[in-house]
Amino acid sequence: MALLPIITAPDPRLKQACATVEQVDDEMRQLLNDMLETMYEAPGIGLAAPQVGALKRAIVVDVSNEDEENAPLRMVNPELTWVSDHDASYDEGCLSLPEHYAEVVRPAEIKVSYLDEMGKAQELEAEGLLATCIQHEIDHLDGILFVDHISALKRNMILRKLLKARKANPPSELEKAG
Ligand code: GNR
Ligand code: NI
Repeated sequence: MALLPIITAPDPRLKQACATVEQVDDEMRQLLNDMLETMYEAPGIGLAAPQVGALKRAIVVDVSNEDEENAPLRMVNPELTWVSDHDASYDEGCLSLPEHYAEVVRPAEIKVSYLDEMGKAQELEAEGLLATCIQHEIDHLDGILFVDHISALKRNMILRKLLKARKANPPSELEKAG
């Protein structure tokens, strides 16, 4: 297990579409475990591979409460197979847009197909925070951030502030390498 540096915006790697994973092998299982460790440490409820510089279609999610047992989900090549007509709004945050939050509207319920860590095809129905988080993570795999779902005015305000914070406190060589 290893903690990985999390990339923050603006960074071109967060705007890329990620590659489909051809083989769920030991290297991929290691990446998923390292992503979970990094997510718990942050702490966050989800993490997508591009946030740690791996441009592959893999995400991890755990929306369990602090007083519950961990409920980690490892998803390779996740795809929405169904979304509900009715929407839900959540105050979203992102580890790649630290300290910024905004209300984002998305389908309230989803079905998602994916490969688990053994390469086995799975399907999951989700609602509430889990549905929001999975959609937020799949967006990352297509180079989409939560700010891409809000008004240009709010988006540019957040991105300007992040750029300013970056200039005051540039990323280390380690973070730049991903
Ligand atoms: O930790 C996170 N919290 C969160 C809250 C509301 C909606 C989505 C999220 S995901 C975020 C972690 C992250 O950046 N994942 O990509
Ligand atoms: Ni995010």
